[in-house]
Amino acid sequence: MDRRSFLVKSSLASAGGMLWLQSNMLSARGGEEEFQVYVAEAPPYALDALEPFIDQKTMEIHFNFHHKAYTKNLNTALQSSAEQYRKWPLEKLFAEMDRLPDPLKTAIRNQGGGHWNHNFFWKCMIAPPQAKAPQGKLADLISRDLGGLDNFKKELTTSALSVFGSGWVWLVWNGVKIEILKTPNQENPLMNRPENNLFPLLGIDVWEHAYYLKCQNRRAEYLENFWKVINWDFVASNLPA
Ligand code: MN3
Repeated sequence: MDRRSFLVKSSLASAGGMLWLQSNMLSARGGEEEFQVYVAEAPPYALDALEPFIDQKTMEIHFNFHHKAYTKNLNTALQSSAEQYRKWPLEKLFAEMDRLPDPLKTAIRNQGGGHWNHNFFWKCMIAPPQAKAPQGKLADLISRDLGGLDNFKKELTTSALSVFGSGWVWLVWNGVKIEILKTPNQENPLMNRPENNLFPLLGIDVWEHAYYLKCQNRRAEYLENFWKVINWDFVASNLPA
């Protein structure tokens, strides 16, 4: 067997365990070198834990097929890219995205975004008995910047319903206040921001694959259900100190 060393690094080093990718990916490249292999981090709860609001079948397909495919495609794209880019953290590849050469730029936007966004998305949810209301500094910011929790929910829902086709809705900290943002497809607030001035706090996947089995075309019903499983402690933990 070849001797190879691999640096396995999750995109969220603070949150990630050291997990190994499938062996077919590790054998995709020969030679003695180190490179990052990204891992689709499983939701930190059982796939049926969000029932009845987010159904088990949706979670299984969403994680095992959609999320893992983005991660696999990201790794494939990085393995065939110039060596310098393989050494960059994913966040730097996002920040400098439009300066990257194609096809890497397109892969970072679509597959890198899909990988990172889903790792983040799973943590934004928690089994319903544990879901609480926002507290402390986050609650204060919601009152100050978004007119309180009820108004925030209304604006977030309106924003999510206005995403044409597939995309994401985010709550971000912009250094001055919290605000709601939309991104198309698998883009996210980290992309093309070399100044790193937006901090994602909460991300909502509004692709149909996130809700179609249970809600079919009824995105508003999905949003109502999502609201009941938001992990506000995680959201608050993304505020910079
Ligand atoms: Mn998705």
